[in-house]
Amino acid sequence: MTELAAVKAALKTQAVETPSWAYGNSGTRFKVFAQAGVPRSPFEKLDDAAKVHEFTGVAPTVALHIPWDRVDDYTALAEYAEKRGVRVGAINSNTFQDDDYKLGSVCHPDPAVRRKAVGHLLECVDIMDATGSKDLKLWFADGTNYPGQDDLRGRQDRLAEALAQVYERLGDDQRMLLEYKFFEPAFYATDVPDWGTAYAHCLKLGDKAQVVVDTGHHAPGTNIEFIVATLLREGKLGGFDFNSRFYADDDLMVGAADPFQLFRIMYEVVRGGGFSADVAFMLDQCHNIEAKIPAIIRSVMNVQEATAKALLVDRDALAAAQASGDVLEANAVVMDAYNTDVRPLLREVREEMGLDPEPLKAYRASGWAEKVVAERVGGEQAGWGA
Ligand code: PSV
Ligand code: MN
Repeated sequence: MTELAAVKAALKTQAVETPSWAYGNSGTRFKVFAQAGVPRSPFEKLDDAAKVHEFTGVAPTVALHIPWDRVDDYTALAEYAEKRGVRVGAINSNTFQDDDYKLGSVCHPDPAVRRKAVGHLLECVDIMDATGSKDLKLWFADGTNYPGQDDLRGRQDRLAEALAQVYERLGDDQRMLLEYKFFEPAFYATDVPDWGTAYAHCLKLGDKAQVVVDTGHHAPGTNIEFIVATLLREGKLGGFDFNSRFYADDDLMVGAADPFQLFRIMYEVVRGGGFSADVAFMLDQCHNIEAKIPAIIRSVMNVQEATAKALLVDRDALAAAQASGDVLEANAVVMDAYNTDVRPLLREVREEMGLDPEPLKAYRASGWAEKVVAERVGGEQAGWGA
């Protein structure tokens, strides 16, 4: 295979998972601006996700968030997805929206609240069994706002105990993906604040526990690609929650704020063998003011563009420059790849996949947006909490 053919082949097999919640209404704590045509059920979210896959060809799975996507029959939901050409991806737990969780969930000082939280996580594994999902994605809003509020170390013990209970329940081909975030909603101490804490818990749990890197969950200036390289090196990178940020956890479209960072991250994925490892490329975004489906298509394309550039890095030339200590040449090799316009290459890839080379234009011409605005009248639109 020529080098270009290998790049194209990798781009064709890349899979970007879209989040069910990105298809629903969302907003800030100030205001949620509802949009016409937004799904009213998990089934309609899957209809929209199927459109993203239809036009991009690389978004075959959809992450669910429980209880936002709670249905009576998960097997039926999974069958519905398959009929539309997509599959259920990661099951995301939610232990942050009940009154009981004011002081935390799995780290709460009260054992009864911890039992309730673990019960929810086990329910998520049941949903994985019913839908064929392989990944349980855990993010905990647990933490404290004031020094002395609770015992930092004791909370780690409670976390470890809860994780171990859930880990035990996982099937052989199921994984636990643990996500970290340095602040929010807790402002003094977060119980899983960084990759080191997530890594330490995952290491103790075993091979089926891996870390998720949400690109919006770091302090400004953090070298995320170093974290990616390190986790891959240790076999502990489970996946990404891609999004972009200017300030904090902004959840904007991936590649919008800092495409160069996304490229650097994807380069470390390529360099570290992340394509052959089971790294899940998930989006975790909210489209508060822009049209949702086109924004998700754009996001998938942004990931593809960063990936294509990462694949184009001339690794032999880079290795030679690095070995000879040629700082400027090494940097130039990387920048050459980054500065390549990969859009023609991606158009070719899409044509070879039998797709329209311009996914956004094709989506707009399909009339789907007008159709759902006309049809999805009445009922309650999906949003956080629904
Ligand atoms: C938390 O900020 C987070 O990144 C977690 O992944 C949650 O599941 C998700 O956002 C909710 O949108
Ligand atoms: Mn996330």
